[in-house]
Amino acid sequence: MITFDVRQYERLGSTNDEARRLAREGAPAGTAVCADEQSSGRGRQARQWYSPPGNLYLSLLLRPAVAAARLPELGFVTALAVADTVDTLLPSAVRASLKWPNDVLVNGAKISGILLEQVDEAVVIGIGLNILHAPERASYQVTAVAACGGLATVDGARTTLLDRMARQLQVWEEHGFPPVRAAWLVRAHPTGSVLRVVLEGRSLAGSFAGLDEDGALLLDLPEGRRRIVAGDVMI
Ligand code: BT5
Repeated sequence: MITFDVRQYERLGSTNDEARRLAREGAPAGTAVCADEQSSGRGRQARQWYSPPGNLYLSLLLRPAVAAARLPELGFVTALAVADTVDTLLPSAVRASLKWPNDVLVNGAKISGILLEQVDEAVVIGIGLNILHAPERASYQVTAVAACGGLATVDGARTTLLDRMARQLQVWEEHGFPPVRAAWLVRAHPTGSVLRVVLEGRSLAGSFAGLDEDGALLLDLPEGRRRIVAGDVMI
């Protein structure tokens, strides 16, 4: 199982940027960059990630020996590890669920975001997990562990997450994507849920028809089934 070597910072612009810099310098797989707060935390497509002190901001450097086309699978691996972690932090009646491609939700509200970036032959996986604070305004419902009745410290959450991540990575390395895809589907919106997907500014509404073998979203539209590889999903 992989072990992580954590570099802890008080404040960074973005833990992903620091991990990318280390990747280019040749840092080994398992290098982990963690910051108490970020001044320019990033989401996908240059969106901002609200990053005050009190939440977890972590970026993991991996050097997986797989074709580049398989790297998006790591977003699903990570989402499962985050969901497992959130479950340990929340009251037992509450369980984390997943929204394509790799958002982690509690009671329908986003508690974590994952940003996967390729740097040469390495991958940086950025994870933001709200422990104490969620942004006041976002384009959808947001939450934090504390707001869901959970109890956690940032350090405790990080330790649990690194452990769950190592376990999920081991499953993926040994058995490939099928068990990851199956576990993801168990926690996701049920087949047939109506999803609205925003793609390049256009919005499509359809019913969720599962994940393709590579993790692409399958959406049934009036004109037939469509495979979606990038986009934002609203349930
Ligand atoms: C994501 O983007 O969900 C990926 C976020 C990854 C953040 C981590 S933190 C550690 C590492 N270092 C970085 O610089 N980034 C990574 P996306 O799907 O584009 O969602 C972004 C949207 O989520 C924003 O436009 C807001 O609407 C909302 N948002 C921003 N901050 C949030 C927060 N703390 N909690 C929940 N939602 C948030």
